[in-house]
Amino acid sequence: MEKTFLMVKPDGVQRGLIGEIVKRFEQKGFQLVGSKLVHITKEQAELHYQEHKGKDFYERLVNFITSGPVFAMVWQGDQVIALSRAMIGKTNSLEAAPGTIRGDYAIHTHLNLIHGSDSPQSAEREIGNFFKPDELVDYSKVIQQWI
Ligand code: 3AN
Repeated sequence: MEKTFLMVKPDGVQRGLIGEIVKRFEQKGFQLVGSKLVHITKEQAELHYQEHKGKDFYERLVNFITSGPVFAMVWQGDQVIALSRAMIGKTNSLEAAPGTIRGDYAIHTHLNLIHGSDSPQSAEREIGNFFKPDELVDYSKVIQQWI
């Protein structure tokens, strides 16, 4: 089962949008397999945004993501990486379509509420950066006779 790393950024946490964001992925049909509210370290932030090192917005990005708690999550489901990116919307706030999370709730590109992995490789790296294996649920070992 494909897994992805999603993270409500400090702006989303402080605006009280965790529930709204989680609701969208649950209603889509994806399964939450791990989550935590955490104030991430500078080292974790630098590893997370390593591909942006050297860009003019890099320092602002690291400062922002470490400025307050984030809600880190691992979700699973068919094509969850591509579909969750579509639900999140484009990075540039002017291009994020209404109906997407950023299109509905974000105004600025640098305060865009949520991160989602963009490939299986980054999903694996990002999940490993934020979660230990025993922090993730294995639903194949859970009796689900009530749903
Ligand atoms: P996404 O989060 O849509 O995958 P990335 O991975 O290209 O976008 O960029 C990571 C984060 O860096 C974005 N979520 C945004 O906060 C910030 N960012 C990207 N491009 C810019 C930009 N041109 N100006 C300011 N911030 C940016």
